[in-house]
Amino acid sequence: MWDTIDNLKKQLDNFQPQTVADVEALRVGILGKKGSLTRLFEAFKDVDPAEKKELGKQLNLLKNKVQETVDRHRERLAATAAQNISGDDLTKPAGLIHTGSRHPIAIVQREILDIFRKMGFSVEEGPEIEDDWHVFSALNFAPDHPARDMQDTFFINTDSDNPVLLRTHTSSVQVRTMEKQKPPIRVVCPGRVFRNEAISARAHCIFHQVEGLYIDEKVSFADLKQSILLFVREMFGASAKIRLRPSYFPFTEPSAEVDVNCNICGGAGCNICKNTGWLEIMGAGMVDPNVLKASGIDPEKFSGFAFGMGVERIAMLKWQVRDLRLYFENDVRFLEQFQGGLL
Ligand code: 2NL
Repeated sequence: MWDTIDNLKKQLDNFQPQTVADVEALRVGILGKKGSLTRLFEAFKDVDPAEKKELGKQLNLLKNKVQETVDRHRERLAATAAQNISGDDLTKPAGLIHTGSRHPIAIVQREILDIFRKMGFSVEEGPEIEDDWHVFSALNFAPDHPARDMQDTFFINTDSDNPVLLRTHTSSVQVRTMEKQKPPIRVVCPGRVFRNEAISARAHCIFHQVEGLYIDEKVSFADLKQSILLFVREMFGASAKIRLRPSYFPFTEPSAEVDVNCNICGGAGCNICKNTGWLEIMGAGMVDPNVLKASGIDPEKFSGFAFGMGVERIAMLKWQVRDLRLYFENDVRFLEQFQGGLL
């Protein structure tokens, strides 16, 4: 019996389990129903009474030692498992993390804003849910202008005489800027706009605009032309040329469409520029005196120019994207192709 006790002590001292299962096997082997220590306790009743006192003490000490050994190894193995569940080599160098990439619309929008920031414009943002005043009336839209039609604009609430609607252009942000700021004003306003249109390769009911506004004393059409030329040269390269065609907007007079020379065919004519050698990139004009007046700016003292461009369109020209819907589908095979930096 004493030999068995000595052997058990040695077994415990040399015990080096690798898993919790090893610990459990040891416990069952010693303390289980047929365990070696359980058998010793059973044999105890037949022991010589003279030996009983010392043997009983040793058996109890041994039982405590088994329990202590089992607990100690269990705790150690649980702590190791928490640190390293997989058992991987934690000293291995980390693999590359796939970070994704910036959306092409975000890349181009930022490029546009950065160019105007360098020219002294500041960036203003405003609400997507607007009212009729800031989207239409303050911008000299006639009461019966077709843009006010349900077919063209998403209305939210038409109960009042100043309906709530989704903005159809970011001009509303410029109106808000004129209402709260005195000239000189130099702002660019980026953002999402909403139009009630059927979705196709060339049109979407949600798209992005950057509009700009410059108001001061003696701002002229020459300032408009030169500012836009500077922008186009930064955006499309130093040799880019522009062409202005007469146009009409309710909020500017005179108004123009701005074209940039087609650098896809170099002016020879291709299907992107429809054989004209020119690509339309924005609309612009001198702010109508009625618009200045509506926002509390004296048109006798101040004048200004404004312009607006579609970010999707500029991005299409930059990367020759054929279908506008690609920008909204979030297919990573498309999105991964654009490099704009993440910071
Ligand atoms: C286009 C044309 C344009 C403006 C936007 C504007 C804003 C104010 C006053 C006057 Cl507050 N004008 N914005 C002016 C001319 C053209 O956008 O084709 N956009 C995509």
